[in-house]
Formats: sequence, C-alpha cells, structure tokens
Amino acid sequence: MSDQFMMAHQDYSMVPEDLNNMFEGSVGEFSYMMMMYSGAIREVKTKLQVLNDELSLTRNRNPIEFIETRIKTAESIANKLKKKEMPLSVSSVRENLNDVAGVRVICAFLDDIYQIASMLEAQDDVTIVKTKDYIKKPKKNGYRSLHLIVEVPVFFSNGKERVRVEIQIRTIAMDFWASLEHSVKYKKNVKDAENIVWELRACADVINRTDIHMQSIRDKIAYIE
Ligand code: 0O2
Repeated sequence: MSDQFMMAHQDYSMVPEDLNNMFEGSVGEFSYMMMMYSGAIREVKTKLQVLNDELSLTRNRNPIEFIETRIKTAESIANKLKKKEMPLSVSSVRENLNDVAGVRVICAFLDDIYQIASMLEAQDDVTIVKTKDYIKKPKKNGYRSLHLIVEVPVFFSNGKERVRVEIQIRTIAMDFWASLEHSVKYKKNVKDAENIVWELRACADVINRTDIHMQSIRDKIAYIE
C-alpha cells in the first residue's frame, strides 16, 4: 500500500492513547468527529457507486474502475495543523482541514473523470467547496488529478451535519504515477534523488500523452458502436 488510501474502512474508534496530549478536548469528542468523517465517506462512496451502476445500465460501461477511501490518522491530522500553524482542536480540524475524509476514484479514461465530477456537482445535497484541477494545470513535479472538496449531509439521531470530504479523481495511469511518486517522497536518503524527480516528470508527460491517445482510440470505438 502506497499511502493511507485503501479499499476498506479504517476503524475510526482507533485513536492513539496519547491523543489527549495532541488535541484540546476529550477523546470522545475526537472519536465523534472521526465517526462523522467516516459517515461522510460512506455517503460519497454510495453516491459514486449508484452513478456507476446507472451508467453501466444506460451507457453499457462503467466509468469507475475502483474507489479507495481513507481517514487521516490523528497523527497526520496533528502534523498538518502544526504545519499550518493552526490550533490543535476538534473545531480547528473541522474549520481548517479539507482532507480528513478522503475518497479516491480511479477511472479508465480522461472523459470519465469530468463526467463523474459533473454528475456529483449536479446533486442538490452536494456542495462543491473547492475544485483543484491538477489535470488542466499539473503540478511542477508532474502530478495530475482532479480534486474536489465537497460537503455532504450526514444524518444522525439528533439531526444532520454537513461534513467535508476530499475527492481525488484520476486515471489508472495517473494513479500508478502518483503511488510511485508518493513512495519516493517519503523515503529518506534516496540515491540520485534529483535524477529521480526528473525521470518521474518525464514519465508523467508520457502518461499524459498515453491517456490522451487512449481516450481518442476509445472515442473512435464508441463512434462505431
Ligand atoms: P496523503 O498521505 O495522501 O494524505 P490544502 O490546504 O488542502 O489546500 P493540500 O492538502 O496540500 O492543501 O492540498 P492538495 O494539493 O490538493 O493535496 C492534497 C492531497 O493530494 C495530498 O494529501 C495527496 O494525497 C495528493 N497530492 C497532492 N500533490 C501531490 C503530489 O505532488 N504527489 C502525490 N503523489 N500526491 C499528491 P497529503 O496530505 O499530502 O498526503
């Protein structure tokens, strides 16, 4: 596994024993917040699965290859808040972090990414908080992906909460690249690091051209179907 994303849900009740030293407030409050994020992930995942099922029936193809989810660990939440020089409290997490709940959607083709994004945007209980299009405007290192920060309602016994989720949508090829790049980033003492950065950048360009080419082949096939 390359990063914290995985197929199954993490247990949100698993919080470190020294949590009290990391965050203001009780462990109960923190666990409740994590449970809310977990609920939001389920809501988003279900929405995506329903869309995929519908397109499978109406267009005879599945735009989504697979979906991964992850909840940031308490430790990485604390690290991110410290880096941003924000207070370490439950309210600060909710106000200042957009990616505690993460959903990654892997598609075969470029068009699928934008189709999934626009279908989600059209749902009236989904609020788009922010869009970062790293496909149209890739990062310097070659990273490509469409990021949506959304807010979805999660229903509890005493009412509903609007909870933020970061959705990363990318092709299989972009995902392959990002996994390797992520693992390099977190490895210490990588030999010839400068050259690896250059090589990854070159691979990102090849992958981009291949994604565009694959899309054009698919369009030709779809035309004669
Ligand atoms: P992890 O381990 O995946 O959780 P923000 O304050 O939210 O605007 P942030 O968090 O830098 O700023 O937002 P951005 O740029 O949208 O990045 C969020 C996530 O996208 C990252 O989370 C990564 O998962 C992924 N990502 C962004 N840039 C890169 C990159 O250059 N390479 C790879 N492999 N992934 C990237 P985390 O918290 O960094 O990591």
